[in-house]
Amino acid sequence: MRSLFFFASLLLALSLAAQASQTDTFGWEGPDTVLGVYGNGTATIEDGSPVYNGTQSLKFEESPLGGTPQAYLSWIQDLSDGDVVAASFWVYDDTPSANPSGRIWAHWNDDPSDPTAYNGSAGGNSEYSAGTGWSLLEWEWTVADGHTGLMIEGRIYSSTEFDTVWFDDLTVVAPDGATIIFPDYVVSLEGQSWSAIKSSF
Ligand SMILES: [Ca+2]
Ligand SMILES: [Ca+2]
Repeated sequence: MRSLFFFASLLLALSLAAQASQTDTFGWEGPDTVLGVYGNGTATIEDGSPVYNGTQSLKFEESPLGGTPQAYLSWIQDLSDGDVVAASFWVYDDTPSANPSGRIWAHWNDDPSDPTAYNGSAGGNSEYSAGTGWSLLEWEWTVADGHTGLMIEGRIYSSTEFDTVWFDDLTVVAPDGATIIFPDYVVSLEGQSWSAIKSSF
């Protein structure tokens, strides 16, 4: 009886350990914008932007028109197969069923020393922002094939140069052992943020 109880307790403990997760949020309330940009996007913090929460949001503008610009919003590192990562953010889009619109997507980046490294698409939510003001986009990824890093992308789909969407209130849920990196992440004793390091590339 006692050994059965012990075994059941052990199973519960293991299951809790496997499920234990951390939740972290980022609302663009400081000077930091993104971890990087792919394509023709420009990410800024700008007065007069629509804001979902707090006093600031991230403005993401496409110029010149072309491709699908991606704002790198969060990098989750120290992952292993079977880990589940969930992310969500709010998108401001006032053009229903028409561009510009936003999407949540992600790619694998397994090189912790290089925010621009790319190890394949991780997929995402094929839905676009609703176009009725602020709408929430979310998705969940399960780590496989030995990947160790996941970069969350905020995407813009545009029809006209200078098309813009805004992002706010990013939430990431990842296993306890993972590292969640946001644009204000400080990587060294020099106190540089990823955006500062990126701008020195
Ligand atoms: Ca905010
Ligand atoms: Ca739209």
